[in-house]
Amino acid sequence: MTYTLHIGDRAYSSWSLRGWLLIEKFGLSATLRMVTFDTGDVAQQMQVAAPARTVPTLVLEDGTPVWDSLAIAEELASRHPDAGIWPADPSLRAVARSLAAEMHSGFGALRGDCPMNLRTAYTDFAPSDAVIADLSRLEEIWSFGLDRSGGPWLAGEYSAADAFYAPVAGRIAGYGLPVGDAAQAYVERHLSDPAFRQWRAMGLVRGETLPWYAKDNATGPWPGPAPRPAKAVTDGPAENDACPYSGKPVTHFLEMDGRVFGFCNAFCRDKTVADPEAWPKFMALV
Ligand SMILES: N[C@@H](CCC(=O)N[C@@H](CS)C(=O)NCC(=O)O)C(=O)O
Repeated sequence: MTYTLHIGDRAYSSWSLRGWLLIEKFGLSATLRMVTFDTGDVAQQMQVAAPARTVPTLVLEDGTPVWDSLAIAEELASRHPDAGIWPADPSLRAVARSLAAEMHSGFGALRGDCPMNLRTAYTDFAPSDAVIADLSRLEEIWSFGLDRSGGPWLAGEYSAADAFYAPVAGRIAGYGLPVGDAAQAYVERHLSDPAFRQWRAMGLVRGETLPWYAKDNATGPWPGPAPRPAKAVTDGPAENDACPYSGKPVTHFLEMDGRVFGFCNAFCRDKTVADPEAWPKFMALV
């Protein structure tokens, strides 16, 4: 299958994160195309996949656009029934579908007051009563899924339901929102998930920092796993001749623990610098 997935700025596009996880977590692949949020004309940039006007949009091999995250989940699940996008167990599948659907249509206060911003963690954000009510509902339905399935994800194994709540975990982390132990553990599971870490690492190094997402609050370190220190360096030689991602000759370099490794372009180097341990192919070199 040859898919094209249109996504927005990774640091801010919560729906795009869902669409990308639906590919990435289930062994599927897609060519990525990015729209940028800094010019504010997403609909215009998406005219290539009209009538789509938002991201994520998945374009099928025959050119058909699928322009909504829930539709993408359903279409991929129909096309790849063994990929595990929905649980195989009928009652867990029903729970997973309910959870994803409620995320898709609900939690307006949380989404409005706390837009996803994976570049920033606030330390003194005071949630409104409406956000607190959304958190309480989240805890109720997360507990239902976790208890019913036995975890570790909402319906047992990672499913589309978890892809839909990954950006919510990012919001709870980034705004320091108060939740109980079980919900906090679920949030931390997302923050530690390699795919989530990879998305965030890419979001840190590509795209502009958009001022309209900034809040007038104190900031602190990101509450996920601390990245292993690494830095970009201008010169090799590197220990490796071939880029760990593409296999092409290395041209860009990173230093970690006094060792130098090479990559075939600046983006692959920089996303690795942002969080080296998120990238199994790089860590295999180390
Ligand atoms: N219901 C849609 C929502 C998609 C959506 O609103 N995406 C945002 C980015 S996170 C977007 O494209 N915004 C640009 C705009 O509305 O012009 C879905 O589930 O995919």
